[in-house]
Amino acid sequence: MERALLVTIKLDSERGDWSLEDAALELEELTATCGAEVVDNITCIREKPTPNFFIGRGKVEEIALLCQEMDADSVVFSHDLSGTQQRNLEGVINRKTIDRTQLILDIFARHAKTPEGKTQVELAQLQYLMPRLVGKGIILSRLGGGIGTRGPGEQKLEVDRRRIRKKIDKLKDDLKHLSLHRSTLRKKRKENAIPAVALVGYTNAGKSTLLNALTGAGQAVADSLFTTLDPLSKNLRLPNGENIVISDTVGFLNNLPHHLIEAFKATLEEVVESDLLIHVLDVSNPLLQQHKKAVFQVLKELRLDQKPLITALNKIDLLKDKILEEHTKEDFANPVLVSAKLNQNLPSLLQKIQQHFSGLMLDLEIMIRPGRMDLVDLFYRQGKVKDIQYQQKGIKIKLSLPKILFQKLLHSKEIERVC
Ligand SMILES: Nc1nc2c(ncn2[C@@H]2O[C@H](COP(=O)(O)OP(=O)(O)OP(=O)(O)O)[C@@H](O)[C@H]2O)c(=O)[nH]1
Ligand SMILES: [Mg+2]
Repeated sequence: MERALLVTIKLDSERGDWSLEDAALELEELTATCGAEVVDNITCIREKPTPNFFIGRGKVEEIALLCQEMDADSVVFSHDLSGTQQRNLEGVINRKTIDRTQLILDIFARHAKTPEGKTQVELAQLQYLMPRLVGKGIILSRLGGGIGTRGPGEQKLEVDRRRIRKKIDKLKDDLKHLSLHRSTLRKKRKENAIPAVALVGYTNAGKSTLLNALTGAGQAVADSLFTTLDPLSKNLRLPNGENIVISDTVGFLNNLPHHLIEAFKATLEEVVESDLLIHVLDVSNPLLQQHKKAVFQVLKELRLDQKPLITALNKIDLLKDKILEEHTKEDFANPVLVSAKLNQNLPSLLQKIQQHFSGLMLDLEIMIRPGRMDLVDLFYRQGKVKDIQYQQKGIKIKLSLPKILFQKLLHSKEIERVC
């Protein structure tokens, strides 16, 4: 097993909710998810990073010594390093030195299963690499690609840059094609006015467990970060018989690098296109409030912070203090306490989802042309038919129907409103 020495840094500008200890713990979790053993975690507070090593030269030498003592194979930094910093650090420490983004990319690469997921990871990797293509260096030689140990000259560098830019364009193009299939499915759902719900939340909050509990999806679940990378959509029948589609997707993380969000936009399309979000939160996690903030930060970046939202406060089975439950609830929008693992209180969650969509249903009496059994069939599937009379001039139906479906049918003159 690879032995990693971690370096968690806090800069003066980062006076957020995350303490140095929280950040250190998170870096340990990420490293463990990568399958490496944490031999030590050095913390350090700095006013600002230095251009050469990010941290002070003295600290770098201290780390180099520690690496020898602890027989570490690699060093992981909590902050993104520039190409120069990384190269300089490797020069002194004499160990592979990586940063948090590389760690996340590594986890993503391990967990990507579908061609789409793999393409997204490759795109993110190249986008990470692009601004780091500077001068001679370790980074480029890591790429393979026939570059000697001394690193490329400027001309070679330009060729590599162009090559990578081209590859990035190609991957973006591939992604467009790959997401076409899902967008066709979504279009179909939209035509049939099937409401779409997306599970969002911090990684490891229990999104996939909840999807499984609600739909029996069989989505992989694990106590590690970023288990789910590729989106999965499943049908779900609400207590009133209405069908909706519910999707699980990649989890969020504090300070998720912007280009990662960019690269994973295709995966997040299900979230973007959904009608309602279910924010799954792990209430047993002491960083609950920080997780909530981090999720809203990503939603904001995706311009989704105004979408209707239900908060599923998950893992209540791990809460010992029942009073805490009630208190905790107040801080969250539209909350419902559940345990996805133990199937606790899921009917309340379903009720909440149903409530949301029933507000979007209309009670109507309509007339359709005789013989349009396809529409009758659609109404039974998508609405609630209360009365149906087959008359000579047409079929008269009393029903409640999703507002969007009604408007669409009215617009295309498929139906006529009686009252
Ligand atoms: N005790 C308890 N554990 C839960 C509950 N829900 C999920 N878990 C556990 O939490 C861990 C993470 O669950 P997942 O469903 O994989 O979480 P996720 O949000 O899909 O995580 P990623 O896909 O990695 O972002 C697993 O070990 C689950 O068994 C719950 O209600 N109670
Ligand atoms: Mg998951």
